[in-house]
Amino acid sequence: MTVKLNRFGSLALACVSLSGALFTTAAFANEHQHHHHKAMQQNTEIMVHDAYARATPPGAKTSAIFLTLMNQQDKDIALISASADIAGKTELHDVVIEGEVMKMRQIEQIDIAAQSHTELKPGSLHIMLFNLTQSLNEGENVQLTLNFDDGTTHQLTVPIMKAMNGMSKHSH
Ligand SMILES: [Cu+2]
Repeated sequence: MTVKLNRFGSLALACVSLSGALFTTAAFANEHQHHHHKAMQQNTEIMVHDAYARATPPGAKTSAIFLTLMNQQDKDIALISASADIAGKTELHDVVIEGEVMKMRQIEQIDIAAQSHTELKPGSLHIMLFNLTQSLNEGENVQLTLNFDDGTTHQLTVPIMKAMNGMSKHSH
């Protein structure tokens, strides 16, 4: 774990630099489309909103996916893993502050309390993509699979969007 944190130290900066990021007008409009209608029906009690994958420059090997998970059940649920068609490896990540440094760390699961929602966003929880097989180009899509601790699975199409520095995060 220590080795992993050190190895990803520089990635953490790239990740966190998006906090306070703003989106182009087109991307902003896109972001507010809801994508839960694309989810498969094994689990109708979980909805995914505002999902997007961060566009990458050519040759980049990592990116991240952000989304909001809504749990309309009367019991807690947890996201325990994810996979994406364009990533050799996918991890669940959080961002922690150590001293004045923000670092990403891998986490076991992302909890969504009963009748609640959990937001994955820049500078916080996210789905980390490693070993990208292609660069992520704005306007294209990523096929994402989410696996929950009750055995259910969601598959959804996530749009790729370019995040620009200097703008505030979206609000609901
Ligand atoms: Cu990460």
